[in-house]
Amino acid sequence: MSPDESVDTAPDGEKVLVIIPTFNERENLPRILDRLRAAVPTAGVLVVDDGSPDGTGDIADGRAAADPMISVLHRTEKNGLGPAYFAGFGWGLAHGYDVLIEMDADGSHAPEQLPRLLGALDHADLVIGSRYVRGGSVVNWPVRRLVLSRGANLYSRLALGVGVKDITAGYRAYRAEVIRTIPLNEVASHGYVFQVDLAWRTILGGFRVVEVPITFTEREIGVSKMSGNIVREALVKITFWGLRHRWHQVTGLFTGRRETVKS
Ligand SMILES: Nc1nc2c(ncn2[C@@H]2O[C@H](COP(=O)(O)OP(=O)(O)O)[C@@H](O)[C@H]2O)c(=O)[nH]1
Ligand SMILES: [Mg+2]
Repeated sequence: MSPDESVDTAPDGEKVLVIIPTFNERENLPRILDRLRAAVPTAGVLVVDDGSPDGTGDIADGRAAADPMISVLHRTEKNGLGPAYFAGFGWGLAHGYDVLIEMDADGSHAPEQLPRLLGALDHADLVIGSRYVRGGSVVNWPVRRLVLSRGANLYSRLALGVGVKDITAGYRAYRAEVIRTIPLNEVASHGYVFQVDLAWRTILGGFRVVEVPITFTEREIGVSKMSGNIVREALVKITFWGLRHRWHQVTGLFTGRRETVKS
């Protein structure tokens, strides 16, 4: 056990909310909730379900009725991962949480590694659970998915000129202050690229971003919602942000003005 593993709340006993977005995860949800409640019993949990046709929302309601630490946000239609998380963040801020965690429902993000992310918050505003720093790994991904993820990260690093190794990662801990500075209703990223979008805004906002190693394990049950549209949206947006960033770097040399983010 590393020293980080012994910390089971964020620094100074801050209130932690784990946000779990779900779309058709009826078999996975009970499993992840059991693991999470055992691993970090002090954290609140918010399931954000986009009206899953398989009844995931009802299962979430059942769990919430039996456990005061669990809440559910029902949204009427599948509208992408970004908007689901933004709704969850809004709920977390409104309920006074200090730390907002992103965690997939399918078991890819081990709740047992959450203490490691929380521990790093004592010197960071955003902690990224990273597959691509020393000690991080991916288990059971097909080669094409690994190539896509590695490629997206390399492209983002080059386009945006940032040092983050896993900027597309979805296992994260945000300090509430960071999320409060981001106008979520203006963020136009729908698919998984919202992860890059928020990390980029966090970096430009001058916050501290730290990566800690995680083991990402591909789901054993259910299907991935990753799609060609999600990849295309990411490519277009990252290219646009990269070009705009370079443009600001050049013009900033003459005007001295700092870059800000608009979606
Ligand atoms: N609420 C909601 N959750 C989603 C949506 N798309 C994906 N998810 C959830 O986001 C998490 C990651 O999705 P997944 O399909 O496993 O993506 P992958 O791990 O990149 O293959 C899972 O918990 C999904 O149920 C969506 O449109 N709405
Ligand atoms: Mg997954």
